[in-house]
Amino acid sequence: MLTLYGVYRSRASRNLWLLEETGTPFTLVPVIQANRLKAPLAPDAPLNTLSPAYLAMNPAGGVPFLTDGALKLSESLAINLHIARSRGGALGPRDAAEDAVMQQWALYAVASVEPHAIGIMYALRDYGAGTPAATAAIDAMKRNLERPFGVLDGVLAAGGGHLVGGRFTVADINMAECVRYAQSEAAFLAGYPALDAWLKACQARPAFRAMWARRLAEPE
Ligand SMILES: N[C@@H](CCC(=O)N[C@@H](CS)C(=O)NCC(=O)O)C(=O)O
Repeated sequence: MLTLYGVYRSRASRNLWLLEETGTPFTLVPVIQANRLKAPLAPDAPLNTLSPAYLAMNPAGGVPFLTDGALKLSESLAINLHIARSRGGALGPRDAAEDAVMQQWALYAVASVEPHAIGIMYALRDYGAGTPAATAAIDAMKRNLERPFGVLDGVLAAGGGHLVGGRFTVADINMAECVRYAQSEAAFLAGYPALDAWLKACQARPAFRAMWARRLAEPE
């Protein structure tokens, strides 16, 4: 049985999306980010990423975290690759070669896309939309994204709108969840037509929409 620790308003969203896609039964244990609480170490604080009980289980401290029997996993994209391999059906790898390419895209997502894309979200949150500081930070992030977005645009155009195997897989979920952070920059994304169309198609899937509705229903 899978137990996922986290909340919808966190990187657990990518796991919750895949679990929804695959109809996999799981238990969700709410663990909130400590930085969203005024007093995360107060005795009555909800379980959070600084709670000693949580850190005892997951020394990495962030969410999500997964247990599958004796297996304990942190890192959202590694969690998704495990779920896809063990329960993903066609969303998982069909052979070792696909498995390798799915790992490649997960690492590319987390190393070359996520830091810059999430930087856009943080700039908007920290400086406010339209402020000179936000505009400067977002412009810098967009410059960093030009190369990976160009790469993805070419691969998606050549691959029939999917990253691996000509079909929707965990590789698309992992990448889409990292590209999503840049989505406020609609005109920038539109400059990469295959990437833009792919992201919209990923997010039009019933499983994404179900996950997203639950995320929006969660307190901010
Ligand atoms: N690379 C990790 C990042 C985990 C992470 O930083 N999660 C955030 C929430 S999206 C978090 O828990 N932040 C609060 C904390 O680390 O205390 C992953 O992909 O799982």
